[in-house]
Amino acid sequence: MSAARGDRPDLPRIPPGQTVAQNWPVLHYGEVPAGTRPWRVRLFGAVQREVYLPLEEIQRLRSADIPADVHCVSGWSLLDNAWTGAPFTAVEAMARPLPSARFLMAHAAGGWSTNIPLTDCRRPDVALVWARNGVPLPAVHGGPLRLLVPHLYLWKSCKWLVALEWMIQDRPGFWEKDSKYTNLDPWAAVRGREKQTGAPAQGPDDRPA
Ligand SMILES: Nc1nc2c(c(=O)[nH]1)N[C@H]1C(S)=C(S)[C@@H](COP(=O)(O)O)O[C@H]1N2
Ligand SMILES: [Mo]
Repeated sequence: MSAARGDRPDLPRIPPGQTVAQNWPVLHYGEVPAGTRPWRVRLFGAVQREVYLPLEEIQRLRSADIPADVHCVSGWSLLDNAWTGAPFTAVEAMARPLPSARFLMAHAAGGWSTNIPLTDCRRPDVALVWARNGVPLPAVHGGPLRLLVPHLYLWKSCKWLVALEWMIQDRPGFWEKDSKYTNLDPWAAVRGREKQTGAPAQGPDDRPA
């Protein structure tokens, strides 16, 4: 039941070099931000309709829970997750993005951000989530609302989500500005090996100190 592998069930459930975490690690830059009360998400940028969506309105777009493993570039994977959330595509329909939009910037309370190609966002397992295995997300894990992009490394799953910005041109987010991590795909090393390209595996380090 690894939705994270998406349309590639031939790939191993746990990408090479990853260790299964028994407890959910906490990883982020800086402090847990205070955020907005009441919580709302601004949809803006290359859209026809800029909107502020209160958390309750996002929760009305709830879908069936999403089973998806997640993988951090620092080397741990968290398995057996059922995420409760609203599909990204249902949320973006509220803002009616311009057809020329190609990228998304997810903004966190406190100023952290991450950029993601819209083709990666428009998969059925990408969602704005507020609970894992029936438990509301605690603030340390991005509560009350975070993004979930399970087929990419977890650093794209923006915690404390306060805004989504549609972009025509790509722009780097917080870590992407000077990032050596150009590979977003936890299974890329395995694919490289399959193809005998000798692609190096990801090293066990990460952005946050
Ligand atoms: N706002 C924000 N979101 C973030 C981060 C961050 O520093 N700030 N770190 C990312 C990284 S690198 C990881 S591995 C995951 C960790 O989520 P967790 O602490 O819930 O395990 O959050 C991602 N989302
Ligand atoms: Mo990470």
